[in-house]
Parts: sequence; C-alpha cells; structure tokens
Amino acid sequence: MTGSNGQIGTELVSALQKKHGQDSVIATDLKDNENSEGIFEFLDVMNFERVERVIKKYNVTQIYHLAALLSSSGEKNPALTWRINLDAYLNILQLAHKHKIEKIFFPSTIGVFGPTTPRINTPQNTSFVPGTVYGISKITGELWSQYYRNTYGLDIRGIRFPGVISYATIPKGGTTDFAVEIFFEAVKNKKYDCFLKADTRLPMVYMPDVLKATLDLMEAPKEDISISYAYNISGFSLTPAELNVAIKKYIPELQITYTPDKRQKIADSWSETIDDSLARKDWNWSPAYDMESMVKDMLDNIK
Ligand code: AKB
Repeated sequence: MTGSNGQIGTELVSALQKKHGQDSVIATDLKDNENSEGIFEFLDVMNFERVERVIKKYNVTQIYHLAALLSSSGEKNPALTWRINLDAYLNILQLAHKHKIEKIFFPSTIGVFGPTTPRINTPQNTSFVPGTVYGISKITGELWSQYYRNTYGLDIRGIRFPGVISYATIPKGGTTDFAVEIFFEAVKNKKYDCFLKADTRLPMVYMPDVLKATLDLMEAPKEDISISYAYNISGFSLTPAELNVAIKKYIPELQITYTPDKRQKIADSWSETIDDSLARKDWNWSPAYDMESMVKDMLDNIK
C-alpha cells in the first residue's frame, strides 16, 4: 500500500492485516510510520526504481495506491500534485504490467465532477470538467486505469470516494475536512468555525463503510466488475448545518460559525447526492451507516 499513513491508509492497513495476516501487508509512506504495526517501508511513490525494488523485495501481488494530495492542498502546488497523483500512478501501472501484479486498487473521488456535472443524483457516467488539479489528475488516472485494463488486461478496481468521515486519522488538505474537524472541535472546545456555508450539501461516507467497500470490491469476482475506472459510492449527504444539529443532540453547547474560504468554490462544483446503483448491482455495495448512526459512533470513539 502506498500512502499508508493517510486517513484511509491507516485503517485499511489494519483491515488488510486482519484479513490476510500481518506479514502479508507492506505499508509504505513518505512519512514515518506512526500508526500500524507490521512491515513498513519508506517510499517516495515518484521514485520508479524504489517502487520497483519494494515490489521485487516482497513479491508484491496486489497494490493499493492511496498516495495523493487532496483537493485543497493540491491547489497550492498543482505541478507537484500532478506528479504525485498522476505520474506516480503511471509508474505503478507500468510496474504492475511488468511484474504481473494480480490486482490494483485506485481511489478516485467526487472531485472528478465539476460545474457541468449534474449535482443531484450524479450518474456514474456523466460530464467531467473538474476545476481542481486534484480532480483533473484523478479523472485522468481513471482513464489510464481503463486503458491498462483494455490494453494489457490488468485487473484494476476503483472507487470515487465522497468525503470520508473517520476518527482515527484526521484528514488534511481536503474540501470535506470540515465534517471531521467539527467533531474534534465540538468535543474539545464546544465551538467550530466552518470554512463552508451552512447549506453546502455534500456526499459523505463513514470509514467502516469505506473499508467494507474496498474489501468487497477487491474480493468481487472479476466477471462482476463491469468498469475498471471507478465506481460511484455514497453513504449519505449532509450540510454543515445539518451536521451541527445532529452533533448538538449530544453536545448542546456546540456553537458553530461560518467563514467560507476558497474551498467554498470547490464544494459548489461538486455533487450534492450520488447515484451509486452500479456499485450496488455489480458488487452489492450497501452502506451500513447513515448520518445519525455515524454521529453517535464518532462521538463515542472520540470521547
Ligand atoms: C477532498 O475533500 O479533497 C477529499 C475528496 C472528496 O476526495 N476528501
């Protein structure tokens, strides 16, 4: 796994270790490993030779390529974002072909959508004119996935993640980060200044459903996977105001203020709700958490 110290990586490493055994998972990241036990390698995903060395050293059979810069941090350094999010993925694809890697997992995002995409019940196949370098790099990655599957038969599986809510690792550099930050601020300081407007509706998913989705998709029989780019999925949609009301049931003193910044424009170009019927049909995607059950679980764990 590349990017194993990130929000999803941290928890996916443990889930994969539980499933396949601790010694079967090679966690790699640029930063020191603070989170998981087991095998860890420092790895710059932009370094082709180093990635190849790790593949050879451990006889890697599957790659979960999570290393990426997110929507907001990506805008601060577009060229670096392209190198990490796209050039490094091309390295992975070339090496996967060369070393006959059995399966690849590629996380995409609702960031591939843009102002020309229908915002309500966004279809699987639609108009993609993303406004961020994050979105451009991820939709291009999706196209490369499809190319490698059609041309070389690589088994690549992807998910377009909406905002991911979790308590183990706090996300950094995303537009949906408010939906995690608010919990920690609510518990610690009883107040939160949100960087999006109160009525900004965005699709979200809770981490246990992210882990289930990833494992289920990777386990699904190859003949059931009708697309190699990335499946739409969503758990629920919420606005900051609705999340505030839901948290207030447990922390009535919570005060929320709204100071929209540059991220508002990004959020306004993304979907409000997602049509994930293809994922439901192909590999039985079905989220276990709605907003209410997610809020309760988040607060129980953070407290
Ligand atoms: C972000 O906000 O950039 C990410 C995403 C939706 O892909 N959380």
